[in-house]
Amino acid sequence: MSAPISSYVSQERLWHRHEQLALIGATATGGVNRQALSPEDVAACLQLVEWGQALGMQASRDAAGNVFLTLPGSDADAAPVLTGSHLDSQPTGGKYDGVYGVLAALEACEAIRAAGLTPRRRIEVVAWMNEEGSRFAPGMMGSAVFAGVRRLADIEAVQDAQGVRVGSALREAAEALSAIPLRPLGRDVFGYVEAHIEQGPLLERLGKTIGVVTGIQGKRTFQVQVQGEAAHAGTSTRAERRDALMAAVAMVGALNVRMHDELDVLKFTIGRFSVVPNAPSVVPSGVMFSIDLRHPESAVLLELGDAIEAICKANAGPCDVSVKELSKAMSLEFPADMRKRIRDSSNALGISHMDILSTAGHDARYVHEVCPSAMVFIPCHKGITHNEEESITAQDAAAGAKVLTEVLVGLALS
Ligand code: HGY
Ligand code: MN
Ligand code: MN
Repeated sequence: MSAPISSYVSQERLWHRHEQLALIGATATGGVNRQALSPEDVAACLQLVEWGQALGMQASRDAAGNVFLTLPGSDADAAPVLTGSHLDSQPTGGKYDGVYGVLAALEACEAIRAAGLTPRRRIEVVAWMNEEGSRFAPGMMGSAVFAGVRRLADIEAVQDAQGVRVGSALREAAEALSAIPLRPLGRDVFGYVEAHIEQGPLLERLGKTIGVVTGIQGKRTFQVQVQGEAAHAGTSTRAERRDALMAAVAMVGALNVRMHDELDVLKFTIGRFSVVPNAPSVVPSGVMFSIDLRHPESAVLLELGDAIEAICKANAGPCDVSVKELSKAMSLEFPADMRKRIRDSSNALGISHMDILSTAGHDARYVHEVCPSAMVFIPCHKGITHNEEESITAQDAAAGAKVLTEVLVGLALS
């Protein structure tokens, strides 16, 4: 019996590529800052394309800034198998969030090519644009436009903190990527498999190598704008002030009480909080803060998310407040047959696995809208992530790539 295709996965090559990508946007303290459509993000895409083209893969990109590498199949009319993740990072991101899924997908194609296999279906490796949503909120813009969940025109209007629109950042990135042919938005896809680090402690704690992801918990994000009036810190009386900061703090306090969950299942995060004019002797005229709300039960997410605006208005005092919902995605479950493929491949390779819910968001959320999708997790040390200390092992990285390879081959031969 011939060796499994996954036996051609090279742990050394996979690990070396992680180390090389980690140099692009490297921070002084061991992490990466490769925010969406930044020169660092584009450089990482170009490095991916160079590796793929050396393997004989065809590069392409779409108007949403997604970058693709295609390993040809024997039946050009057959819908492709899609795999990948994202290369953009949080400002103080780790080296593996997103990157692992892209490089494991590329490694699977390396193994398929080394084994001399031409699958029936072409396999497409994708690096999704702006999964993280830190520079431009909300995240997962590239996969949402690909899946038709969001319109390109809508995401192009989104601005970063410097007032740069996604549209102009896309045009700038397109210039740097101009040698790569443009392809139409969206595509008929046979199936999608995304490998990713767990971003939680369970696999490591329970001694399992592979997470068979059952689904992704629901997530709603909001932007709260509080409008007051600038005044002199020494002359304006409290009675006459319209202090946006004090109103925002009252809102945050009230929200924190309402979102408190003794079971610690609900995730309520205010990650961004900006004050205008942010000057020590000026009563703040404006505050903007973000809300990231997540829960596995859609009913809870709906009830609590719908309560936010009333809580903010009830604590606005003399200020005005507006609450804008940026994204709303309910919990999802991946198809059982796709999860079975991951379980069967893990068993065939003698690699331990367990079912696991993803409490982090991923591009698979939107691709799930257009084709049968699945995710393969590998352990992430102590679950440390969205943190420069994020770490994985080369052995787990290779094991996950082997399972991914077998799942992709199974889909591409079907
Ligand atoms: O926020 C998330 O869940 C993803 O890691 N960007
Ligand atoms: Mn990610
Ligand atoms: Mn992330």
